[in-house]
Amino acid sequence: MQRTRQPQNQTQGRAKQRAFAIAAMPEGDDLSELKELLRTAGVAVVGELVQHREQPHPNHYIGQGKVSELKELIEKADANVVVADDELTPRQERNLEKALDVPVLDRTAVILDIFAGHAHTAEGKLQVELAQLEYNMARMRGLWTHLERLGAGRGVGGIGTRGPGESQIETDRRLARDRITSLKRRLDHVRSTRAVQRAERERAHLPSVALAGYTNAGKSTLLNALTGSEVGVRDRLFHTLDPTTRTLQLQGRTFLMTDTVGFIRKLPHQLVDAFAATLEETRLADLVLHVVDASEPEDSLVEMTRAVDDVLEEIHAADSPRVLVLNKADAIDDERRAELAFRHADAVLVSAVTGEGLDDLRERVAEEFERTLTDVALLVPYSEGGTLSDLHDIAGDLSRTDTADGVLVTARLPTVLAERYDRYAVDGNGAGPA
Ligand SMILES: Nc1nc2c(ncn2[C@@H]2O[C@H](COP(=O)(O)OP(=O)(O)OP(=O)(O)O)[C@@H](O)[C@H]2O)c(=O)[nH]1
Ligand SMILES: [Mg+2]
Repeated sequence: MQRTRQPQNQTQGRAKQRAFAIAAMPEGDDLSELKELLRTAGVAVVGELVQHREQPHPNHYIGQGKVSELKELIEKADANVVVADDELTPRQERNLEKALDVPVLDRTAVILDIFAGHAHTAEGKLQVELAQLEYNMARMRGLWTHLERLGAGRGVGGIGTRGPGESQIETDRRLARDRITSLKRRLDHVRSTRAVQRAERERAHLPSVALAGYTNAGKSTLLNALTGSEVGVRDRLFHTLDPTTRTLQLQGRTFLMTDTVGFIRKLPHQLVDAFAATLEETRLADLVLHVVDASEPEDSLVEMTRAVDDVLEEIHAADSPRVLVLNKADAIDDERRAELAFRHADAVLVSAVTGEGLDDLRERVAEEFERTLTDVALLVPYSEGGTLSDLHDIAGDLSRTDTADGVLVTARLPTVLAERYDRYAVDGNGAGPA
């Protein structure tokens, strides 16, 4: 067994990157999420250290005494990178590196790296590159020096090596800033394309449902189960980055259902900014299904739910009608079921895998949508055939009577759309033209 630390030249047969996970937190010692992030990023975790403190130390994140302890532990564990569970200030990062003599990364860098690896579409790549550049700008040398030191620049690959690429290493601040400006411009363009698509959808008057939730909650699996599509599903974090929209038939009406990027605690704000266009899908949905992994213990379930609520608030989606969906019902026992029914009385319990509860969920979606409908009675002149045919498209259960003055239509319309037809409105009792 090898004991010597060789951060420069990694030998074959061992994980190229062997991370030591560290955290400063007021209480608890749960680093499972950071470890899961590292696993997703392809990095082995060889040790962990938690220090209890109210606030991270401004200079070293953990206390000075802990740093020397950590240095020994790192050597014993033969780790070649240290990863902190919070976003480090450039100062904390620099001081830790100096004291520990290994590259130090933070949670944000790991998440950015995962996003970079999972971005497939042009839009996704632009968004991730923007987030990475902004993160690196604050640090100047940023990730790129790490990858050089790890030997990754020589084609080994590894965390912090994906994204803008090596050319960025030499790029000075000004170039980076130019690049940021250009990325933002291109993303604006993407956003306007999206707005056009949305306008088209609106013209088609299709109600939209967005799946939001913590990463790995089962959003994509649920989309597949409900719409019969085949969106990629994997047991790893942030598998889905690009929104995918599918249609769904419910009680004779067509709905659009969109799967979106997952959220996480301490989601890097650079990502929230960069993914604004993508996240807009959630903001503008008629209904948000907040999907939760019910197989998680109650306290982490609550924490995840809160993290999602926070992001929804940040992107101004907090006011949209929302339904809590407890997924993975197949993975919990009766006792937990009872507890969930008690604690989250208004939620729908489903299993995207076995199909349990999906009918209830469909009914609930239709019901929530019903609530947004308003009864209208309209008198549409015969000359306005276009309006009539629009109404036919929007209202599932339209009834019409031909009168001398035009067609008398009674229907249930989404409230926002109903307003558009105000000028045709007849007396609320449907008693006839005013
Ligand atoms: N037991 C069980 N596992 C499920 C269920 N739904 C999803 N999973 C599993 O949970 C993991 C994550 O599922 P995804 O659908 O990819 O989750 P997601 O929310 O789309 O995740 P991201 O796109 O990464 O944010 C996969 O391994 C799924 O097979 C379920 O109802 N029961
Ligand atoms: Mg997904």
